[in-house]
Amino acid sequence: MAVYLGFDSSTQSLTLVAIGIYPDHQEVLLERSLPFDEILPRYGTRHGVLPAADPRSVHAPPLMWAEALDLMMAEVAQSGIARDDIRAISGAAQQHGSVYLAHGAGTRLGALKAHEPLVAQLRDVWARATAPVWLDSSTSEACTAITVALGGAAALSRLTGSRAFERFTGPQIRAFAVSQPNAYANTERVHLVSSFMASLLAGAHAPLEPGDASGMNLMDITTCGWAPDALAATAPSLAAKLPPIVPSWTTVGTLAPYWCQRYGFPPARVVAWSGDNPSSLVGLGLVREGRLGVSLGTSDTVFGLMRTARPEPSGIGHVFGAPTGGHMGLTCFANGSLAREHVRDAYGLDWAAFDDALRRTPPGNGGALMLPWFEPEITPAVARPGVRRRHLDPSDAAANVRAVVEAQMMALVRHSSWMGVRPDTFHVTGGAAVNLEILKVMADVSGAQIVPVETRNAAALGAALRAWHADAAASGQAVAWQDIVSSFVRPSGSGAIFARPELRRTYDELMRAQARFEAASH
Ligand code: ADP
Ligand code: XUL
Repeated sequence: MAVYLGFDSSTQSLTLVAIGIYPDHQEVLLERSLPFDEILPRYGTRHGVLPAADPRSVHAPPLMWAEALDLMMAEVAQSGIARDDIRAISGAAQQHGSVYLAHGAGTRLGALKAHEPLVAQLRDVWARATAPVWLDSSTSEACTAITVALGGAAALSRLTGSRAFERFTGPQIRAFAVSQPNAYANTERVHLVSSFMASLLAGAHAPLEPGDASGMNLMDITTCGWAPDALAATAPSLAAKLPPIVPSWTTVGTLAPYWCQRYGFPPARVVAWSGDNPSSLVGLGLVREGRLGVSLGTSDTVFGLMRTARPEPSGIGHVFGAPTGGHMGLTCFANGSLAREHVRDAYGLDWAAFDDALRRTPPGNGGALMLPWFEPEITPAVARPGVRRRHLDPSDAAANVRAVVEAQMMALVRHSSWMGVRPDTFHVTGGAAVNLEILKVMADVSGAQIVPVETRNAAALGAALRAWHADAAASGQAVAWQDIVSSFVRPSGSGAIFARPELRRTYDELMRAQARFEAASH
């Protein structure tokens, strides 16, 4: 009997999934989410990030993530789970965000006292009090400088798997080093959110793994080691400040005495944390090429396994490391759930009325189009936000509801075609995956079969499965990935949703119109 814990430190919440592996069956033992705004209001976040005068600058307090981890570990300790059976812990985190720890932080992490809460002991470990997160789009100058130094966008994409993106960690580090050179010089370690959280659990600076490290514009996507030219183009002495990159299934330490003495946990393995999207690859069962995953969370992302790295020529997509080995392709849209909520709230609707509007309006929306760029958009790159409409009456609530959902689903299909796989199935997760009306539009637009997966928490489940896989391999009883995922990844009760072939022409035409409208609008 073994218990594995998987965390997801995402934009808006910290989630935990605990799984139990018994001789005759496997089951989810606990699934719990702590939304930051509600549980920890004293940090003043909205949707998990700090309000700022400049909409391009989006930060969050890493101390809040640490406090949420402490609260969650306390809940696990009191949950009735057999603590002594916990064998390994891993996690996933929002990608790209960077945490800057000051000189001496490693020593502090190694000396956490069990009788004092974690946050009280982290007060002075920061070289920068806040962490820029993936929603930040303030680093265009740094992107240009890095791109030029590395011989252009295509060369950077071939080297690191992506052209320079404002939210990627390399440009973020460069912008910090240029604007606050003293604070940068005082930085002992630049962590990603994932390695920061793993460091708290292990009580020592934790390494990175290729799934999350590939979201930095700093890792050589072929060798999965740091790319010296990219480091040199980013900031001085960066090699000494970055964690090492280890294979995704590496045990990076054991649970620190803080957790064992304070909450009665055993010294379980801490397995390298990954990014939320790479972790969802596992949590959605995408362990073979050809099946795509879609996460409808704060951002909308579409991704799938890629046996070999095929970087995307026009610069829209990313090639990341896959935590199962090999690579994955991913396209990210910043205007995901929050754009849908914008439209819902602008017309005073709730989700039921939103769904009703989708049911009442015709597929194709009579040719009406919206580009739902409420916030700066990543795909395509739109720096100055603003919603664009064509043949769409802004006062028609129902048509605007259909327009936002069709716009997002068409963009998802068009901007994932570069991965070179013709998907016949999408496995869907994230907060909006419960919405059948949205999934029906996804089916009709894509022509694919849509499978909402049972877990709402694919990234956290993926982390728990990765902990199981790593522990089994390290104990000499390796379990194949397919066997790991097939015990937990199941379609939800509503089952698969199929496309209506008679709508193919409507959406093919509308997608062409969207491509033209998009090209003319950014
Ligand atoms: P993240 O993990 O990125 O913080 P989640 O995957 O938890 O986000 O998704 C949260 C989002 O789910 C909310 O912002 C909300 O818009 C969306 N959501 C929740 N319920 C529904 C619903 N019934 N229909 C559409 N969207 C929903
Ligand atoms: C991916 C990305 C987002 C975050 C959200 O490139 O920026 O999906 O990982 O947590």
